[in-house]
Amino acid sequence: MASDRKVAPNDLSAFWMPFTANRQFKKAPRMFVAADGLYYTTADGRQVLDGTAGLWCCNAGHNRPKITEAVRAQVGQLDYAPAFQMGHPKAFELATALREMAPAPFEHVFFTNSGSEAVETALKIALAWHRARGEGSRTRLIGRERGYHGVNFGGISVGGIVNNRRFFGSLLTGVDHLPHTHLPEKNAFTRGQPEHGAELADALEDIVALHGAETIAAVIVEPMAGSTGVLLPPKGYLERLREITARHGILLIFDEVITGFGRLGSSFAAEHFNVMPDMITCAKGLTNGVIPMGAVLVTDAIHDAFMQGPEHMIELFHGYTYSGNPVASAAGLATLETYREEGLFENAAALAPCWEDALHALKGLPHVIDIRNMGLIGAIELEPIPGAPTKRAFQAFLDAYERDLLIRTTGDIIALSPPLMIDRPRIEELFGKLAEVLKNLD
Ligand code: PXG
Repeated sequence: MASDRKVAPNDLSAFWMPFTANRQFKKAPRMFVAADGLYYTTADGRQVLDGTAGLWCCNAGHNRPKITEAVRAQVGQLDYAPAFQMGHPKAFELATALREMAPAPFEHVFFTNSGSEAVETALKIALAWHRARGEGSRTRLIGRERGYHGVNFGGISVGGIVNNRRFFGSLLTGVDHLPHTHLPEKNAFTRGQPEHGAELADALEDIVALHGAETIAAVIVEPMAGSTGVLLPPKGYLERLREITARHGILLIFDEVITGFGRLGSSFAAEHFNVMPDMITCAKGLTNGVIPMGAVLVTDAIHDAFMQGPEHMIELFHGYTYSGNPVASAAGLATLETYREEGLFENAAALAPCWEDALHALKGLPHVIDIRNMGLIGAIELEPIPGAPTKRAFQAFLDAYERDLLIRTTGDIIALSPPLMIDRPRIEELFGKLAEVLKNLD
């Protein structure tokens, strides 16, 4: 019986933490107990500047009144409604609001509860779409090296992060990968999109030649690869990918879980780069991270292919208990309103040059071998300690936390993505603290 157990207050052993060095953490826990605006409050009462918008998700900052109120009100009015064969107004309203915010071709929205589920959903829609149109031989899925598409089996199969794949068996069959676009020897310290590497998209022609276009369903890429350490698309690369996929009847999916909702200064990267895929996956900033939610945006051409056969029949055998959950939908609606009312995407675009200058001013500090940026995203690549990859960046993360700054690291790369409500003084505060960290790093 659970009640027979000794209950120790603040026992950290039960919670197996995700993507965390559990033993290290539990020896010296880093706990947040509150958050407001651009700052977290730690358990020992310090104010920590949020340089990462949580995990790239709190784009409007923390404790935003409209969102908090909407969630409170929704729980009290309609806490849950069955997601299958029943509806409630907020999910429809949110889908419509998303359609209004997204670039023109995206007319329909399928709701999920995370970015990982949005990816699985998009991959399944791609397969089922080809089949619905009589091209059932198109079963292959193409991802990219260093790509991150969440942690479920489809996502890690098309993904290209080695440690996310190697421990988990043989994954999906029929998957191939494009090369990544990181060319530090040619593009190091580029501001914004790099000049070199558009031709890497031509590798898709080789993949098509190898397997046959008639076997390939979709290509999925992050328009800007976030998790792997901020890899920007070389100039012309996305355009080429779009041209090749369209010519071979292959669907193109942009995974915009990070780039969606203003990160680059536009609603979505598709708009920012003016390259329209066939589907967009999103999550994170959709609800400001307050309630879990993801979505897949699709065109009429995708959606309408399913709307045939007897009307009493389910058209797509897919969905989640919490697809379009009322409380998540209310959070999403209030979040999109907050973005619009406060002009947060415009703020991100207006601050991007100041952000870029402050970030690139770190060039020349010890161990810094590359700096990359776009919108309100930045990455600083550090030279790894010989024989101990990731250790130097992890130390930077710990040191930054001691100096009241939250950063993210992946490998030996520091990634920055503050809430879009940041201003110039806080940008100076962030980079001032980070410069101190870098100057004192072994
Ligand atoms: N696609 C992309 C492009 C992502 O960045 C996911 C899918 C999965 O989303 P969920 O909601 O299932 O986690 C992501 C998530 C980091 C970091 O620090 C990035 C993510 C998650 C946590 C940390 O880089 N990306």
